[in-house]
Amino acid sequence: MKSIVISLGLIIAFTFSGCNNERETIYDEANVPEYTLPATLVNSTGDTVSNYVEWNQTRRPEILEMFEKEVYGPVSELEYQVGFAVTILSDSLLNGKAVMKEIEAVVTTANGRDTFMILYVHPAGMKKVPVFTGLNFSGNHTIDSFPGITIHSEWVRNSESKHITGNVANPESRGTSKSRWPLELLINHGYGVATAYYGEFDPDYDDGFENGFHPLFAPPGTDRTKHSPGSISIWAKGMSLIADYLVGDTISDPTRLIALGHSRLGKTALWCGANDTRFAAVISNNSGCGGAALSKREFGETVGSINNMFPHWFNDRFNHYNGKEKKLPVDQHMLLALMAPRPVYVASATEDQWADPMGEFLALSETVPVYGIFGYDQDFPETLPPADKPYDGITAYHLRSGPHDITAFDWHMFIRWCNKWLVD
Ligand code: GTR
Repeated sequence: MKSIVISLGLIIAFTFSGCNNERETIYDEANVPEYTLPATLVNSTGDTVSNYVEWNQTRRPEILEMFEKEVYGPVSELEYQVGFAVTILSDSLLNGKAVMKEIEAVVTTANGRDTFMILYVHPAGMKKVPVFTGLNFSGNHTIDSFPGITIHSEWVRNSESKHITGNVANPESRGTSKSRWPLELLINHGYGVATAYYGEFDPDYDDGFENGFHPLFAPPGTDRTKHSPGSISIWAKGMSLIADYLVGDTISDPTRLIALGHSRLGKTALWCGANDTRFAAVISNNSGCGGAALSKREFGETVGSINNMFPHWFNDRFNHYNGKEKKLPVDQHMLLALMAPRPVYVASATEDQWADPMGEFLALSETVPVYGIFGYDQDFPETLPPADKPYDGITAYHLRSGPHDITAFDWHMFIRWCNKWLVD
């Protein structure tokens, strides 16, 4: 693999040789192939959807089903029970401004039971607070250096060698993701935050459905070639299980839960938001291929490269489109449209060309007519906004300067936008 970086990292070219369909990675708009996007507002019978009743009754379910079948596999609708045990870790965090809690959740289905741990930080002395809800990469104890935060999953800790990504919960990493979870900023603005470790729901390697919550929701024997849920679906289920706690909690406002995620967890936040409409707003940060970016542009990470690198993230059927994006009957603009009429935010970063910022922006722009049938008349930008200049409509976008990450700038923009769209 060779790499050449030309001018501010905006145009980068390298040969990606790790996938079946070996081909040059596209990092130049001039090389984007011609493509036609499937129409969001035309249903399978060829009729145009012109009002939100038709959208909700016919087109939305059709699109959701296409994503289940072609891309992610379904988020399980299997019956389950979930019980919660709450422990207060600190009622005087941040000089008394915040309360930190751990909630151990026990989930039971006909196939068995398993547990996971939620870390929940909320402003002290407040009720009905909006709550950012998202998974973390390496354990709840990484989001803050508070010493009492439990490293919950011994099992995950002990299976380190199997993790292809290195996102393993271990004691050395206490507080190491602090910059990605600016607790004080959130508390100062009256927001709560609830998170859980994604590896508890499904360890990030191809485990043949054996580990994490896969056996509970898609037991061994589930036919992987058909409607099997990939890891993203199981992670999305995990976010919904956190919402199960929050909707019954006395501090959080069940009408103002915000699904948020960065990168593969941004893909997860979108797929969760599409399925679980209890989330009143959805934020995708640098989610890229299989998230907010249009697959048919083949820019940066492609369907073939993501399926080869991460064979467990998606439904097996998604492999069918490796190098054949033109054949995809859906594209990611339709995933974003599934958030309508709820506020949705897509954030990109200038140096994250692998995630195709332009493709993320164009996908979002395609949702404007869908929000239109709900009565939102937007002044959506016609071209990619300049770096660090957000557009904060009901479908919001920003292109942050810098690398693939979630930073204080991103959070400031998300808070400002939530203040605008999730008003009391
Ligand atoms: C990359 C992957 C992206 C993105 C990212 C992440 O390696 O190619 O799709 O999800 O990982 O999650 O950090």
